[in-house]
Amino acid sequence: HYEDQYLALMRRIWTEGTVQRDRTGVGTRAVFGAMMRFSLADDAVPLLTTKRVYWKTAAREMLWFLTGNTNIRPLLQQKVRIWTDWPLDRYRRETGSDITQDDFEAQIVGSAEFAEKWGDLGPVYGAQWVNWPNYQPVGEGLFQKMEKGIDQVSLLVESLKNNPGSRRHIIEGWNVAELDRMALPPCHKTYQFHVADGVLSCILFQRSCDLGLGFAFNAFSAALLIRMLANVCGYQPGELIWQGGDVHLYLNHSDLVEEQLSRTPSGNPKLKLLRTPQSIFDFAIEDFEVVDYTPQSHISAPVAV
Ligand code: UFP
Repeated sequence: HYEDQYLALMRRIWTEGTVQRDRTGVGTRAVFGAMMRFSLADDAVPLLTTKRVYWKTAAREMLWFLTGNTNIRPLLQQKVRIWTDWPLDRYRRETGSDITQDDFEAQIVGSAEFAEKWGDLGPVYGAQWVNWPNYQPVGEGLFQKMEKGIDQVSLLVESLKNNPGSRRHIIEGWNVAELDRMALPPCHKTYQFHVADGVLSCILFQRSCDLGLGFAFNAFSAALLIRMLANVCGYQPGELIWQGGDVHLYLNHSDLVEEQLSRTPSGNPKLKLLRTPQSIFDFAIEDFEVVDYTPQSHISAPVAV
């Protein structure tokens, strides 16, 4: 089963990983360098079956990346709460308030002005993917920031269609010059695509992976991105090759790890794309359907911020 790779990596990290004192202070067990391969042929999708994964949340997030938006407001309007921790943390620090997450989110949704001031994450994925800052020379030693940035996603679609044999099909999130303004520097930082015999594959390089929580989302999202691209470019989906740098389990995830390792993967969910829009930017959440997904129960665990 495709998920055996995941469980084997989880077991290896839990038993053999080095203990790291990480940025969050929680502590992890980690390995450096890991790879998993998932076939996307015949609608196969790397959704974990040993726990329920709320894939629509990941899909909404992916669609939000593609809009270029970096504010949590559009996510919260769809009840997607995965990015709230960072702005909430900043709000509490800077105002000294002990506001609850619910109240903070209600304010973001209720007031565009509040959202603008407190809901932005800085130039994270969306900004870099479709609006990477574009500086053009305007004179001796002078550069001007163009109003419109570089749309890597559109360029990718063009290169996939017009120059399939290229070895330069890349979406990059790691904009070194802007890292210090991002709430979180990109984890799934580099996507390289490859077309062979009309089949589209992708290597995702993820520099840092919370294997207990983040991975389930990251793998589904990447698969969805490949499927959308294949769809609009007229290719068959091939493989997602996932590569991790620091792949870790938080030390306070022992309940999750033990529960999940006691379970056995089962079933082969399928991801259906119900529509082929004109543009990669025209997909909507209603265009995605997952069938034959009968996972075991959800396992909750604390997120390290
Ligand atoms: N993390 C993921 N996937 C993501 C994401 C975050 O696994 O898509 F945004 C986890 C990895 C790590 C933490 O545990 O969040 C980021 O911390 P750091 O920047 O210190 O690596």
